[in-house]
Amino acid sequence: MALKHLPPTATKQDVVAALRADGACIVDNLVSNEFMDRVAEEMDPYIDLTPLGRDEFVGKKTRRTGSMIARSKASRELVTHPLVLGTAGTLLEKASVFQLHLTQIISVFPGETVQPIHRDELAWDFFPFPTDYDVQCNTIWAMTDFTAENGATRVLPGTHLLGAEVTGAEAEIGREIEQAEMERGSVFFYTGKVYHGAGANYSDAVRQGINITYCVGWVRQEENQYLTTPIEVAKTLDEDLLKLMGYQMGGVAVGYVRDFEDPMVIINDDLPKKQYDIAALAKTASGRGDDATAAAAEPFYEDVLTSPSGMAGS
Ligand SMILES: O=C(O)CCC(=O)C(=O)O
Ligand SMILES: [Fe+2]
Repeated sequence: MALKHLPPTATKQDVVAALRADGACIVDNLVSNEFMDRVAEEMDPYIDLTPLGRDEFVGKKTRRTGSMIARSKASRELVTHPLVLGTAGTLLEKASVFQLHLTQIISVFPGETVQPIHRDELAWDFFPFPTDYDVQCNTIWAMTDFTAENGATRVLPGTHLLGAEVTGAEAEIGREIEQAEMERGSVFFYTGKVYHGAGANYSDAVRQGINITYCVGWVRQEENQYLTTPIEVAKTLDEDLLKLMGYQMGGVAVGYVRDFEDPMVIINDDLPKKQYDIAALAKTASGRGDDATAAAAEPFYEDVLTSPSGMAGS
């Protein structure tokens, strides 16, 4: 089963069809070299200061540099890329809301060995989510070219249907490992269920990928977006990006603040005190899909609350 390459003109339906069939695919040349230069320029100082990984899973010759929303304005354009959001919204349409899960530049240095084959869903304590319920939609943007020699992601297309009971080693039996070879500016899409892992770097240059992943709104995020992005920075961000980061209800009844209020009141003091209408939000769960864009459940509010401003300790 060959890993499918789609052109930059691919639609979200094309990408989702490939993800449902194989668990992974590549969209070639979706952003320019100049764009990747901007991300690199903003993130390089942080990458230089990032320690190497402590074990073979995260990689002893690998640096993982996160907090991209706060550290790199250019990265926000990747996080909110319309093809990616359209794809995530459609793949994760069984949930009423999806959100950002993590942002991380993965720099695999020369001499790094292969990462163990795994499913990214393992983050949630290895919980065996049903095979027909996608919890996660992932991207790795090539910040350098990805080649078989420099550690392009290894992937086992089709293994998203195997389920959590199978180990990475078992998933390999009878299958050929493929590598997500792609040019700088291309993006590798994969679901949380497909077996994969970073490749070994036999070259003499670093391999860099920007891992930006999304998950349904009712699970905990891998990278804590609220604490990672300082509130002063959050207050400068667009509302759509904030919602994606989790400043919205994450499902029928998760994520409110204080008295059933919209989390956005924490960002914008001027918002009137509004209460979520949970019953109305629940109804949106079945209606999502084609027009799912910025992870946004339609906000349904009722103006009902009045309470003293300020809190104990403030
Ligand atoms: O860097 C890569 O190619 C993949 C990394 C990965 O799969 C992970 O860290 O979960
Ligand atoms: Fe992974």
